[in-house]
Amino acid sequence: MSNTTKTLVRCCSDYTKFRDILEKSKNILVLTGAGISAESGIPIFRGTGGWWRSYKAENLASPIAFEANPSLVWEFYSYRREVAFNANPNKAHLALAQYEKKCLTENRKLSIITQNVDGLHLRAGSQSVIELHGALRKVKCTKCKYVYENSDHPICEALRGRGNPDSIQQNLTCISVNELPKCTKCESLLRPDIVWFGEQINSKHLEDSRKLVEECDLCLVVGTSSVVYPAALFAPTAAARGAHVAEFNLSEDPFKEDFTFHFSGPCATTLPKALGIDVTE
Ligand code: BV8
Ligand code: ZN
Repeated sequence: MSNTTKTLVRCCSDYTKFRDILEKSKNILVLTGAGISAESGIPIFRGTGGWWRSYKAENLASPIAFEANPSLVWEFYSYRREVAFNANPNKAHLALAQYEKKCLTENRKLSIITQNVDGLHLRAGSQSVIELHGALRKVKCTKCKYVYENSDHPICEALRGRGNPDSIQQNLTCISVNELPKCTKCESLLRPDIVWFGEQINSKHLEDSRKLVEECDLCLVVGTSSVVYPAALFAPTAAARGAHVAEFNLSEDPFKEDFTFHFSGPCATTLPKALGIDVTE
């Protein structure tokens, strides 16, 4: 669709116009960020939600931080694992899973690329999901690189009762490396299987994501501040190809350049309404 036509249909939050385009779309790509899990009780990454004790989450989600203080980083992830494992998918996750099933019966496709590591899309029943930044339920050996799932909480005895965000725990002694989580294969130190800042995205995930961006005729961008790369490039790239882009965000922010729709408000309300899915949680 040429940009002119797109501009003509460009409308703030016209659910009717959106549904008309949605029903005609064959390859729907949904990009999600921390905002889609906010109503499941999982803190978002920036703003007040982005702090843990006196640290910015971003400064703990890095190989440098892990190298310098694996005990502190494991406490941070032990807390986030507990929050994520105890959370439930909300109506936004469930609506996407239900709409994906509807697409499959109509020979259409809905795929999700998520920046989130909480696993809630999979637990909601979505099948086509790329967890671009990894997952809290997965661990990776720092030595033999073995990756496997471990949803135990705590993941090791030394982390029992550790990791809560209140600073009272700030002064506890560091956990020694040999008491931190260890690889079941070679007994070396484990790390969360998460893509940290400054680390490359898994090449297959990146390739598969690029294909979805190239093929989509409609792109939904849900609950992301679009500041982390390369994920932040996906929607603008789809828009530049002429795909319709619909943004679902709390903020009333004006359109991102080239986006066709902007639905402001909590996405557990706006997304099911836009998809025409009446979710029973
Ligand atoms: C890479 C896992 C190549 C961690 C995450 C300098 C050195 C090295 C790299 C860089 C550098 N400068 C820039 C870079 C690239 C860097 C980057 O983009 N940095 C940013 C900060 C500028 N990217 C990388 O490093 C990536 N790798 O580029 O490799 C390379 C390698 C070396 C050197 C150069 C290049 C890897 C990035 C992956 C980082 N890992 N997660 C963990 O989770 O523990 S990213 C992290 O941010 C989370 O995954 C989070 O999901 C993600 C993005 O944030 P959002 O999801 O958007 O969340 P946020 O809180 O920001 O926003 C929430 C939104 O929701 C808001 O808009 C809000 O309004 C809205 N909202 C809230 N509630 C609701 C809602 N909307 C609707 N309804 C609601 N109810
Ligand atoms: Zn190992």
